[in-house]
This record gives sequence, C-alpha cells and structure tokens, in this order.
Amino acid sequence: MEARYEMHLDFLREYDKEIFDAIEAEKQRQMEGIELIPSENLVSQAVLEAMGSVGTNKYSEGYPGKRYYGGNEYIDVMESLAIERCKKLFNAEHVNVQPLSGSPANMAVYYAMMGVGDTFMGMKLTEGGHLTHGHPVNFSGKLYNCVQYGVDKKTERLDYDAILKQAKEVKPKLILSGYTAYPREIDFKRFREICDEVGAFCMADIAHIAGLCATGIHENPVPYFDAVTTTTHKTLRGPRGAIIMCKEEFAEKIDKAVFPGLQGGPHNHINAAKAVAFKEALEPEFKDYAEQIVKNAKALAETLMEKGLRLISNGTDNHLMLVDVFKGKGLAGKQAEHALELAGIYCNKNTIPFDTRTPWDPSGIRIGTPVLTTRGMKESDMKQVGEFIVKALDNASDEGKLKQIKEEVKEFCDGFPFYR
Ligand code: DSN
Repeated sequence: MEARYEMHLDFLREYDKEIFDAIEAEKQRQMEGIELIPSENLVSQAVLEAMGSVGTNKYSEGYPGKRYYGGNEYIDVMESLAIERCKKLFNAEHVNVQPLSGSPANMAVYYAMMGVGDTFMGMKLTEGGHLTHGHPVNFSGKLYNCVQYGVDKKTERLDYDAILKQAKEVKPKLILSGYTAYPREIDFKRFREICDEVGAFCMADIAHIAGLCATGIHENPVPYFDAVTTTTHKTLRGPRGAIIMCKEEFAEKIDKAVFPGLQGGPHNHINAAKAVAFKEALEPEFKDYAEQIVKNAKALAETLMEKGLRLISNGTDNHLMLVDVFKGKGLAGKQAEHALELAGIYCNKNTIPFDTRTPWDPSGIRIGTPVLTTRGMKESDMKQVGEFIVKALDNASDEGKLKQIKEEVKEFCDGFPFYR
C-alpha cells in the first residue's frame, strides 16, 4: 500500500501551532533517522485515518450487541470486524480487542486466572522479559508470587529442561512465555508440554513477534495456548493498543476481567484501526514483509558481528538482536544509545543476560528491523546500517563526527521515503 501522511492537520496548524510544530518535527525525525527500536513501527495511512476518526467520541461499555449505552450500532460493526479478522489472522477461538495496551492485557489475564498471592512463572526483565512478567516493582510482582526464570548462562538461550525442573518445584498456577528482548525462536510447543506436565495455565505475551506469528514466520502459539496477549503496534503494524486471544473455555472469565474488571469504555477509534491493521496483515504481502524483517535482522546481525561486535547468543532468529557494546566497544549502554541518537540512529539501552551493570546503564543495546523493513530496506541496506552503527560507536565521544554521520544517515534515509 502506498505510504502517505494526509491527516488534514490544517485546523491544528491554525489552532495550536505549538502542537502542530511538534507533530511535524516528530514526523521529520522519524523520516530522517534510522529507527532501530524493535518494538516500534510505522503505520499505514489507512490505520492513521481510522485512529483519527469519530469513534473516539463514543462510549461503549460492554461488548458488541451488549452495551451499556445507546447508539452503538456502528461501533459494534467496527469491533466485530476487528474480532473476526483477528480470529482469522491468528486462528484464535476467542478474541477481546479492548485492552488499552500490553500491560493492561497481561493484567486482565492474570486477574481472570489467578488470585492475589498465587504463584506464576515469567522471565526476568534483565534476561528478556517485561515489567509485567513478574518484576518486583510492578503490580505483577507485588500482587502475585512470581518465580522468575532466565536463560542459560553459556548459550544465552532458554533451557527448557531447567524451566521444567523449576516448574515442578514451584508448581505455578500459570507459566508465561514470550519476551521483549529475546533474539531466538521460542519453542512454544515445549512450553505447552511443560504447562501440561505441571498443570499450569499456558500463557504467552507475543507482543514483539505477533506479526511473525500471524504469518507463520515464527511458530504461532495461539491455536493451542490457553491465552495469548499482544500489543498491536509492533511487528503487527497496527495502532497503539492490545488484544487478548484465548480458548473459548476461558472467554467469559477474560472478557469479564477486561470489562468490567479493569477497564471502562473501549477506545473505539483504536479498535477500528486494529480492524484495519488485521485486514492489512491478512494480505499476502504482509507475509513477505514479515519474512523480510527476519532476513534484514539476520543481515544486520552478520554485519555487526563481522565488525567485531558480540551479539547475545551470537545472532538472531527474529526481528531483534542484543549487542554487548561494553565488551565490543568498551561503551556503557547509555553512552552507546546517546552517541547513536546524536547520529540520528535510534535504539534503546538494554541489559544483557547476567549483566554486571545496572538496568539504567547496562552493557547492551537492543536493536531491530521492523521499521526499516516497513520503509522498504533490504539485506544489502543492512550492511550500510551496520556500518553507520559501528562508525557512530567508534566515534562515541566525538560530537562533530556524530553530527556528520547524522547528515549521512539523513541522506541514506531520504532514499526510503514513507510519510511525505
Ligand atoms: N516497551 C516495550 C518494548 O520496548 O519492548 C514492551 O512493552
């Protein structure tokens, strides 16, 4: 689909120049830089238009056909289309499209399936999990007894035997798989077996890899897991929001946990945009796109490793990679992130497994290819992107040089226009 950006901001420009200017500047930043944050993407014009629509004006507590407010005839059409398309896309028995974002989606599943104080297992944040996967500062680590698992120290990959052993000892009510900084394929079938062996509710948070799962580029756990959550704005290329997919037998509990358990009125403009994104993801080209994300990630990983950088687990199977900049370049993650930012290259500092530094200033950076792939870049372009990254890291203390790289990055990005 042709990329445009026609949001008719003329009224905004007239009425609120400060916000208009900030939006325009942000659009320029997105277009002129190399965006490597693996949880971000660029949405289509159709998704943008649905997001900016009149659905935002309406209250619709309840579900299609069962609302607490009148006047929901067309909102029901939007939400039902989102549900039906999503079911088809992921081969899901039941879908709730109302979660406002990833954290509330995870919260709703826990709330539906566990009582306060119950034990569950999730991956440590520092080894690839997420705050809502049981971190002590998050509700998930405070309201529930989360026993966390990590990766194997030597391989930096999941050790399924160790997870099974831990699960047998811990006897969790729920086991959560799916990560935010794990560069390898997840053996979801093995997680299902582990859950069955210990009698745990089998849940995945596929936020990062949803676009890969929907197209079969990564194993899709939805048909055989009890519940799967995902945000819709990462590899799925939809609006900022989330969904929960589950087995029919858990549908009522999970729907009730979302509304009235945790949320009030759904964001109807966003749900309309989710429906649009699912339509796009059902198109055959979306599979090519998802495939290209992984090809690009592998090409970028190879370039970086050829240039002497250490990648966690020595590479990637998906859309992202973790780079040990401390070992590779003697840089702290924070410093690397900042240097890259000055060069117009955006990533995030990230802990690496068994990091000896702090999460605020860890040893690594996390980078990925969804945005660059959306812009039309291919494997050969990843070589250039890798060269820019290494050049910026090698000149991390030289602001003049980084500024010069930023100009080169802009020129390179001009070759891949998206929003005009
Ligand atoms: N903040 C997201 C990420 O960057 O992975 C996860 O919610």
